[in-house]
Amino acid sequence: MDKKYVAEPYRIKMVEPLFETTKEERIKLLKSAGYNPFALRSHDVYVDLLTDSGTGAMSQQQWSMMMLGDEAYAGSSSFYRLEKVVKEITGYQYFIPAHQGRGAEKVLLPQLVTKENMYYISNTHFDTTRAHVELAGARALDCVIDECFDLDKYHDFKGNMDLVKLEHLINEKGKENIAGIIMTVTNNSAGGQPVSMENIRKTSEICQKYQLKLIIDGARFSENSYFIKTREKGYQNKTIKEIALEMFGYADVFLMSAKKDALVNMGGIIAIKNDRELFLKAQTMVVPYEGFPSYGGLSGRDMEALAVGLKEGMEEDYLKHRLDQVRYLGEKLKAAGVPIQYPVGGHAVFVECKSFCPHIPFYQFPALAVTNELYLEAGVRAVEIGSLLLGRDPDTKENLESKMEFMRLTIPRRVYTYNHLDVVALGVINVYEKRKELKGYTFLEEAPILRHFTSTFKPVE
Ligand code: P61
Repeated sequence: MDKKYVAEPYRIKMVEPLFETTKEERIKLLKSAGYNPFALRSHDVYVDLLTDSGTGAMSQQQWSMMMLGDEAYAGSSSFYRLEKVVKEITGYQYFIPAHQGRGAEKVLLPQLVTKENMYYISNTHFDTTRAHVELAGARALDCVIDECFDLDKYHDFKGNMDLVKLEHLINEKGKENIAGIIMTVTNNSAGGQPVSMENIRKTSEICQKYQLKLIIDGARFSENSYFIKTREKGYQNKTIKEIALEMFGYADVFLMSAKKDALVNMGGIIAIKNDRELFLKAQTMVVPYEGFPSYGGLSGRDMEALAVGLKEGMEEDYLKHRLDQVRYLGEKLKAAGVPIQYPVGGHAVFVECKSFCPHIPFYQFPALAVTNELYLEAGVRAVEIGSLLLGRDPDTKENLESKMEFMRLTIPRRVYTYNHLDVVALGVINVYEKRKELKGYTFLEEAPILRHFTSTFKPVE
């Protein structure tokens, strides 16, 4: 990549200090965190790549609009400003704010589960989505294309839904037992991989054929739109806004964790195209769970920052820089022989830990072993996206084996520079060199829901 005349499309006005630790300190810190990186204090982390969720830096426009936050309990003018932006971007009639993505999921997903033994089908459910599907009494089925599991194979849109499998699943389970189809863009668990417009359109056609609702889980809809612009025929001359509008046009509902592409530290969106009955049900449930429908768990100033961030997240120079940064790290690792999901996705580099540590079985969480070693090596915090995150079968309670064991190096937006990424790359490459020495983990205490957040572990001797 020619970086000669291209740097970050922003300059830094406010800085946050980072603190270094020694390896001896990190050994103690990780032990007292129960070998769970979620339990580390951020002060003890040098480069924090746990997540891109709520960790981005806001712009001067966002900070300045926050001063106009209207904190009225009902009918806040900040709500109306945000509603206007959401309607403009989606073309939808109805909007309800939520405090974050899972708040939106909790309010909306149960509304489509009308009886027992129902299913949601997705290109891949992210873990909170899966958890809310299950909490609503339904079951989550994933249906991504097989190319996604062939990590070295280049495919422009590895996040795509497998359309043949989707139709087969609908017929096998019976369309009356399908609560809805969820399209996650970009497909997070599959490696931040994009979904093509053609795939979204064809999924929508299947939904119409069987009269099913199509829900876009669009935490990273802008990054997905940028991939469509640069990779899919016919979109090169369209704006990100035009691409996003077309995409939303194929769906019925848009759920968003605004903490990603909307460049805010907290926020969520429920938008509904035109189903008034569904809107009224969601509006009823948002009150006890999130708050009055004109704030949904957000303060007025949060809504102001979100209204600006949604638009900034669609700016092309920013998106180009963002995806270049992520690709830069990925290609550096790939060049050193570290196995990754290729091509590199939108928000993170996914290091493939099954072949990194073939000696560690899935129930001893190879990607956790690599993640912990990376912290010890370089003070870099990543996150496991594999069998630990996947959890247990809700019926048999057996540990599920994930098809892919990833350590995700998730890049926060507008936060780190290329120098930070060089530190990360060096750390990962050094861990790769001693991969044969790594040991797996077993539970000390296992949490019953979304266990990776709070469980504690011990290394296998
Ligand atoms: C992430 F370790 N993602 O990727 P909320 N849909 C999608 C998401 O990516 C997503 C949510 C819904 C996170 C945060 C996170 O085990 C973890 O605003 C495609 O986080 O509620 C969140 O949105 C939920 C990290 C979530 C985790 C769960 O890092």
